[in-house]
Amino acid sequence: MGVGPAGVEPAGVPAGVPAGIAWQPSLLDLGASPDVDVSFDGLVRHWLDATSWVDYCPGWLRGHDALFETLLATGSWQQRSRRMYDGVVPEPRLTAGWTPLAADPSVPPALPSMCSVLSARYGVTFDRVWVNLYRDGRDSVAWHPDRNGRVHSRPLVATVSLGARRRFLLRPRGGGSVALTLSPGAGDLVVMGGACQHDWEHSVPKTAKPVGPRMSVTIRHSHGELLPGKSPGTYYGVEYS
Ligand SMILES: O=C(O)CCC(=O)C(=O)O
Repeated sequence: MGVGPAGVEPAGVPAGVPAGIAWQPSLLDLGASPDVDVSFDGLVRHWLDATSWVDYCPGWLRGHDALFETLLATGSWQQRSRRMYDGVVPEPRLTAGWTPLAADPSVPPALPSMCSVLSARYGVTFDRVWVNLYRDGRDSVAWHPDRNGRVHSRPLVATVSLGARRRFLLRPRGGGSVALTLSPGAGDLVVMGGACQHDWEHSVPKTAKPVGPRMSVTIRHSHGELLPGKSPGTYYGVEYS
């Protein structure tokens, strides 16, 4: 699919699977195949203000290590570039996309399965999956809202974290104090909703601490309520309606 996360230019340098990645599966998760918790047991909703919220469900995906390994081995990992104030710079992480269609045998079954369970709970059709690979603490993503907020009025963005825990922060759009800090990893689910992509921004900062690799499986939807004045069409390389 020709789609990408917020602020990312589609052109990129193919990087392939990174060599020498310091990946250590968790002993607890060893051998389990990927399986989502359809009960969403333990989910907590954090309200950032009257209209924006973040759901956090720890341990939502069992067998997350197996999915990490499958995605690492089969992803078309690319280092993409991002437009900044002073030009276009390579993103400090790798990214790979998947079409989450159950009928495609090359797609790990956990991806369409996560999409359908999330769609049933949240009432939208999650149909786009991009996976970010943070190789170590030097990889990060800067403060940003997601681009679907420029098209949809209330976009939902779900993220399933695999591997090491990294800090995931939210602050008011444009700056201000951090209002919510999560440390997702090991199969945890984070869903941003309401006006989150309009009024708030998020980041995964770099860390000097020794950390293993982390993946964020980001799950978005192409159909939803459009912002006033927007018509169905292609925006930022994605077909929205
Ligand atoms: O890695 C994460 O949890 C956040 C990813 C993200 O914000 C993005 O790709 O736009």
